[in-house]
Amino acid sequence: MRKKIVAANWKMNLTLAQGEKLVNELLQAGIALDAHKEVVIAVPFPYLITVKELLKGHKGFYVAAQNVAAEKAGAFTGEVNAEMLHSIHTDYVIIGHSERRELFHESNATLAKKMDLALSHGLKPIFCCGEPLDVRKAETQNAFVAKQLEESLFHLSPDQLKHVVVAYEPIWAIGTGLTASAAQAQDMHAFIRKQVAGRYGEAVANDLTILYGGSVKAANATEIFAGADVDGGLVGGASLVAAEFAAIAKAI
Ligand code: G2H
Repeated sequence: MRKKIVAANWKMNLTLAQGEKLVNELLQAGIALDAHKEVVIAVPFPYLITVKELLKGHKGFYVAAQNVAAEKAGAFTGEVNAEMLHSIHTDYVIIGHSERRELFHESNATLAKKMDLALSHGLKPIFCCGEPLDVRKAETQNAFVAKQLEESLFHLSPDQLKHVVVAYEPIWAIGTGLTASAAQAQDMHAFIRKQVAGRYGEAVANDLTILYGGSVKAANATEIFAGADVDGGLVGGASLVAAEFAAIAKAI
């Protein structure tokens, strides 16, 4: 049985006090989790230790970083490496979010290095992929996403891939209020799983958790999560309000 996950991506929002309040509200929101159903909260670096501490003893809640350095260690001012994240007990790390790809020019090759470093330090990557609007309009989104998987993911061993979560985030649906239709999401998720099956076999592909991201909210979560290959969501804007995010988490 593959794992279902609803992940919050706070991006560069909230003060520490606001974040603590939000986490405490979520912990009291009656979200039922178990070994196959998790909530992951991706917070800014300075909040990782505090949030991890708040989540202690709460089964099924995990903390994530939103980024990790592509270098092991050394003179890289302002960067945070995988070893550091592991040393403060970070569980997951988002790698390849479209905002990192677009605004910080992270290439597929750079992301492949980040994947290697995260995995070798015991972090579980949430690897983001997804196409921009012009690619969707040209109906070449499958080839676009296949290339992202090929160049950043498919060098991993089957054993490594078991620790990876994939998030499909069509760039045209991020923070825009536009959402991929449930059918568009399901189609791409099925395509991703098929690509993974082609490279790693059916068993590995069937175990892979694939999240949808892009303007997920309480009002559309149930419909989107109904897709057979949709195993949860990566939620940005709607993760900043406890009641809204809790409703999404309850929809998986
Ligand atoms: C996509 C998503 C979370 P939002 O970036 O990663 O954000 O839900 O605000 O579109």
